[in-house]
Amino acid sequence: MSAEALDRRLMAAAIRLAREHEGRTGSNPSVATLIVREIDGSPVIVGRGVTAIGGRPHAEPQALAEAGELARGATAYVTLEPCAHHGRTPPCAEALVSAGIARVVAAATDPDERVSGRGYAILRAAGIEVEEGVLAAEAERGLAGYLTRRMKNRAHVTLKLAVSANGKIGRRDGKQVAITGEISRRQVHALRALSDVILIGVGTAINDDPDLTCRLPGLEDRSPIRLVLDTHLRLPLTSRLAHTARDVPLWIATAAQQDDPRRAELAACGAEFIASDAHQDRLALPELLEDLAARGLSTVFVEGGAAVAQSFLAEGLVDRLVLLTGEATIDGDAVDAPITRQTIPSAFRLVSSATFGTDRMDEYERV
Ligand code: AOF
Ligand code: ZN
Repeated sequence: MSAEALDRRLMAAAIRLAREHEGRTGSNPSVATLIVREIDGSPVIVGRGVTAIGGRPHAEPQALAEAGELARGATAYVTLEPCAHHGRTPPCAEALVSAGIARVVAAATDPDERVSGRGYAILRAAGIEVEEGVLAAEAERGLAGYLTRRMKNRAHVTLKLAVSANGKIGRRDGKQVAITGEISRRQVHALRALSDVILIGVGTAINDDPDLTCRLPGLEDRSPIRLVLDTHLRLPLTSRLAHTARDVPLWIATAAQQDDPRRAELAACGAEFIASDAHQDRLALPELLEDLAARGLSTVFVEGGAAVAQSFLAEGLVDRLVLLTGEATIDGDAVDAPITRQTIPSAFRLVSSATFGTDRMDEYERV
């Protein structure tokens, strides 16, 4: 195997390791480090680290601790530029230098202004050979929430749509219809667990009365914040969302006044509020996403309904699209999907496809 192919292979392994803590490192990105050295003529991974749950310690010191003396003269594979700042932990770039690392292979550059380019500079100044940008696009996919929050000052948006075989997302009378099956349902729950926030419109909250929790065995405690767009505070106190607000956070983005009596009632259930501006009864989405980012929340999973999906799409705020297509048709008075597999806007590029029973899931990201 060529040296470049080996670098890519080890970086791919580091990116897989980084995914282990995706969604669990708070406002910090989940980053991984592998320390690799040649032993008896073959490359051997002698240390591995992934950003700890909660965000600290960072990946590098953990990998270096595992490698111990074997780190001297070794290569470090890092999915993100090592940090250069004295934050709550000492700079990882300096830790790599002190450990005697000879070469660093990095994927994504850190846009954090305390780091950006400085991490690499510290390494190079110490005589370490640095290779940047190896599998950068792949690493950036896993870091997308963090990168969007840092570079655009807003949360990253994934829009999930479940579409029937005839391009519908539901019935106009609001009666629930199954579009996708059990395996897809579980996949969606797994995606929820990776997000910081699940978002729906109040119409969907009233109509479907969902829990919006992650109910996969073993992942019950991984339910993100549930956020309802509710301009006039129409969410019923009897809804499941309100009932469970003490167990799983329920946030309501609203334009309702501070003294609106519904506010006190929902607050008594445990709901919290994000004050938002409304234009023609629609909440201002860009500002809301900025507000979430300012609170350290990086990823939003948008689950419905049609009007909310349409608004995010129309405002160019969808970064990633998860499209589930079922084999059933919805006949009669049905709601058209804003997007189907046949009408993907050219701004999106297919990145993966999978089959779940009779459903398929296609994932697109904005180019
Ligand atoms: C690394 N390795 O594993 C991660 C990094 O608040 P602090 O001090 O923990 O710093 C947070 C910043 O650290 C974050 O914005 C990003 O720049 C970097 N994350 N860096 O060297 C890691 N998770
Ligand atoms: Zn660090």
